Amino acid sequence: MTNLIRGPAAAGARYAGRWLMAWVAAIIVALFCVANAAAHADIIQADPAPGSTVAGSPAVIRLSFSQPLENTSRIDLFTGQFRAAAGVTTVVAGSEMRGVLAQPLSPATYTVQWFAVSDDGHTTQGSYQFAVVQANASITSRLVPLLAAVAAILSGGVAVFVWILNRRQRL
Ligand SMILES: [Cu+2]
Repeated sequence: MTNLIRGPAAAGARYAGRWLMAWVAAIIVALFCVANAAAHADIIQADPAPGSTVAGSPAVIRLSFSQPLENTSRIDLFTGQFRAAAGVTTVVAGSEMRGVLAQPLSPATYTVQWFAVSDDGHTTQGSYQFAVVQANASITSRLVPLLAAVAAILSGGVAVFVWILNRRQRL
């Protein structure tokens, strides 16, 4: 009789015990994940910078992270309509990865997509855009004010010269 009562009661206690253990295990796993989240590789610097416009093609895309990266990390580069830009090789060195360009990028808007694998095997990813404009355009825009300044100085000099000549003739 006592056995009949004790049997299910003991089973109930064991069941509750298992639930408690599962609950404690879930909390431990959750805490571990939170602690591990800090170990994920976050991007801290990018060159070309997100949203920037560069005159002429960069030779390399350089991304710096908060953690050392695994060799499986990579950079993908896309032009308009998600077309992959050809000739991009990812080089991983410490907490930095570089997308080395085999050929210069023609003027366009580009999307950098990165996948960073940190030493705990977790992946972070993101993307950003930058634009490439003709390198000549910036040289011309720098030359125009310079030529204008030279022209202003020359015409000023001529004006002074003419004024001196006029004075001499009057004397
Ligand atoms: Cu992680």
